[in-house]
Amino acid sequence: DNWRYAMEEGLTDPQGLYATKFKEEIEANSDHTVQIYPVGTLGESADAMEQAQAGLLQFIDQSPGFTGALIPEAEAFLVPYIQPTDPQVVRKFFKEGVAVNEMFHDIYREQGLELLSVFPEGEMVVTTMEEFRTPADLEGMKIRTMTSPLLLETYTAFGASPIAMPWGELIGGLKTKMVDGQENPAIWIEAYDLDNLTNVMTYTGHGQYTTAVMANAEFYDALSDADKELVQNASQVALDYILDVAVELDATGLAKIQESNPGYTINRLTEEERAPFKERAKAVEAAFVERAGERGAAILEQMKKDLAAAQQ
Ligand code: 6CS
Repeated sequence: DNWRYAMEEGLTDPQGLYATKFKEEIEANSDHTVQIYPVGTLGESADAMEQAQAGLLQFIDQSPGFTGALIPEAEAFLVPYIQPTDPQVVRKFFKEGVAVNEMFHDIYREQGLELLSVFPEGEMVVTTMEEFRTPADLEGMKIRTMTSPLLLETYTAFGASPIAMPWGELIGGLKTKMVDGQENPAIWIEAYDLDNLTNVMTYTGHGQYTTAVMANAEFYDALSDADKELVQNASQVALDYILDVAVELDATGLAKIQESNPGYTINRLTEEERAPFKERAKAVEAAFVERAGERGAAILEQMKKDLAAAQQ
């Protein structure tokens, strides 16, 4: 069969590297083919998700930054100052973490999705027109976020005026000054020229860009045992590959920005400067638990344990 696979990025971006590896594995070990639909080819993230849930797509890569609007528990990946940022810790957290690897499967199933892999794309950094070091500095800044509600709550708590929008509107939004800034990992900022549309990039240490690959559950359940194993093996190979690559994504993204845009201001908030943001993150965590309930709270507690274990 020909399997359709949609993602939110291009073939040379992290999601594309995973998808390409997945496709290679499937095609090398079966008669099936995988057709990859990169960013922009099937509408926005939310459109592709509708198609995946309806079974028009067999596979989809969608990030919690969007999936959180559908699955509140997925917003656990968005709660500020819970995710690791140090690359080696990141790798361990995603590879060995109990929360990441065991607690989301059944939750995604409830939305008709068989969760295959969860992986990181780099630390979230904020690009703005003006420098900021305190929540007060962020006052009045219109920051674009992905569409999960927790991101709006985060930037409101941080002092800014967030605006949620799909990816396809961001570049136009920055050009027309509808927004003054946005957050994304360095590798993506560089690839899509977001540094050239803003003046400052700030490391706040509050998050990790995470994404997830899923299959339509009905499609998956109807596969033969051999094909299920094929899909699981291909996911595992692609995940191992991307987790190895992920360790370098931040450094590569940053180095490329520094090289191509030497005048760009890059700030890293100190521990002291991060403190007020961490303080404000508590309210965001409470909002998460409010929406995601006991199951969400348990995931968050497990993530904190996984983080501690990964830091050892
Ligand atoms: O900001 C966004 O919407 C996009 N960011 C990344 C890193 N991947 C895809 C997503 O749509």
